[in-house]
Amino acid sequence: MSKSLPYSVKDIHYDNAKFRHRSPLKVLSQSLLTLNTKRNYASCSTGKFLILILVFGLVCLMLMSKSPNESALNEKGKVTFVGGLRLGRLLRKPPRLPPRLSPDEGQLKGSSTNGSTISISDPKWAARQQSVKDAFDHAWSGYRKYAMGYDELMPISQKGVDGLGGLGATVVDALDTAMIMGLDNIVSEAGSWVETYLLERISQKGQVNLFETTIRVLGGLLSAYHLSGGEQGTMNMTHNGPKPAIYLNIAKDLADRLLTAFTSSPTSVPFCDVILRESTAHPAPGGASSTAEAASVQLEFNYLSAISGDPKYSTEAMKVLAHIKTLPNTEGLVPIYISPQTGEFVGENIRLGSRGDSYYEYLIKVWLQQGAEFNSNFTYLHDMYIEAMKGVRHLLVRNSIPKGLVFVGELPYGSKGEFSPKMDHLVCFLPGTLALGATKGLTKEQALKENLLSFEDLENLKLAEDLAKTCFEMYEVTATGLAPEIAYFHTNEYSEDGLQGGNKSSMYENDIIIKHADRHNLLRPETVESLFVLYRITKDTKYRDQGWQIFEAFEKYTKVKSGGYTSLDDVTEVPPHRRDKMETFFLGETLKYLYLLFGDDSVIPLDKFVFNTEAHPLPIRNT
Ligand code: DMJ
Repeated sequence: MSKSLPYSVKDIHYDNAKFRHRSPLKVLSQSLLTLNTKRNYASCSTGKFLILILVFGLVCLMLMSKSPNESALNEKGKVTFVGGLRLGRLLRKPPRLPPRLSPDEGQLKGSSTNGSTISISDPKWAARQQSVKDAFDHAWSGYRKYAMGYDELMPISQKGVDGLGGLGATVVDALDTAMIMGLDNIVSEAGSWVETYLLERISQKGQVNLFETTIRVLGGLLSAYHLSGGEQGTMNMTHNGPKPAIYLNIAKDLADRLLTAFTSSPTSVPFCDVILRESTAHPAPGGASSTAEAASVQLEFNYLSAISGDPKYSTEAMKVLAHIKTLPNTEGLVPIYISPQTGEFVGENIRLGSRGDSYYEYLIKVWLQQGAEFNSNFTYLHDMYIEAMKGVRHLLVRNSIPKGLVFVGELPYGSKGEFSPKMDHLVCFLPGTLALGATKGLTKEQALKENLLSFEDLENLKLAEDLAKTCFEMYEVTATGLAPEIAYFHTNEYSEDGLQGGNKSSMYENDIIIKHADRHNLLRPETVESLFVLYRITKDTKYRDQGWQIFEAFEKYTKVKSGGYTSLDDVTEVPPHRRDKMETFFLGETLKYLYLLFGDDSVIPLDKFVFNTEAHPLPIRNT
């Protein structure tokens, strides 16, 4: 009796993760072998001949087949075709994907319905998680009292300011954090503000930045849509606030206007500014867009297409990534400016800090977003990511002296120019992204057990752990325990005296140099984001301890009694001089990642959600 194989044709076609190690050829030869033993075909020469013809025919078919998407995305100039398929692609091992759970298993795994009801076994971490929740409440209460409806709170002058175009950015950025924390009153307040005012604001306001508005406002709306029960998601985290359809309608209205940044550009590179009330767009004053800005809006536009059923958002936004693939690069690394007029990169400045950062983050996250069954059309993104990370390891990673911290520097004049040992705090997103890219959201233990980690994955995971240590030491080395905006690292080629962080007991006092102009702290999330991802992936509790230490420093030096938290002018001084601004990402990202770091892994599991670059979780396709 013939027994059906433990996989379907669809699994093989879509490179389903569970069976990645079984190539179609292997599967075919195994099937033939089974036939062989059962029916003894091999002893018959006609049978042998028929088998040979069958194998030959199937191999030809595989070589000829090519999806329309692949043909559209081929690189110009360096393509070798064999029967319609790139030879390099045939020889290259496809990325290894984690196994997907069945819907039933998935439901069990992510069964928590509300951040406030999760079971946390260790009371110490439950108490710490509660402290983060209290901090969020305090941040919101200041904003609500003095700045409701403004983009940001100025907690010391107790007023609001519109630094992001006037769409009430803090309300939308904070909304899904409140949902995840189970803070129902805040969900109601923020949700009803969105329902009452946001559509009107969008139709009346002037200039906004495409990237900032997409990641904070559009991303926040989309995540609120999902977490409030849109798509009948398993993560229905709140019964408070508007219905999911309200969030979706506002998101569509906003995205329709933002889309003009793509449609009015003469190339696939979007303009960077949009006049909302006119639905028109124009380039930045200097002409060029930041590479990170042009190339990190795709998670949001893709998800909007998926839930609205209208492919236009995804189609427009993905063009820029497919276009960047055709441009020259330096071992996968690209300059931080790109021109919407010419479609070419501008200048040679390469860095993973400001203007470069989330380009690399979205390469891997957009690929992950498509889910194992669908991402074969996006394999080019995974390839670009792997190549870029190899480039980072080769061209940008160095060790400091005397104590050997691993850091990522910059190439301001390209690979032929001098190396700069400068690392923005923004680069601290990289440890988390590297770890996520290596295990695809599984724990390291699970990924190792299932033999899913390639050589590149292991190298990236190692770099992730080394860099997370450096990012933490950038906090530890200062008098306040908070990181500066930018650090330099002492190397054989570069040193400067008298620019230490002010913590005499740090063993890295002489490795890290902090210039006067770089000593501010904007309550940024990147380090705690990486600690969260690394904790989930490695289960090493040191990441939780480090996150707690950072949280305590925020509490001590940035909390404003009357409500809210503030940025600081100088983290090397105690007491630090306070700036008067609470950035929206403190509620949208920093406190959300800390809360998740101290909580249960089943809340927003990393193999089911990708976080956009503003920490808004969006579900991975078909999970
Ligand atoms: C956020 O707005 C986003 O994370 C963005 O990608 C860059 N950094 C800020 C927070 O630091």
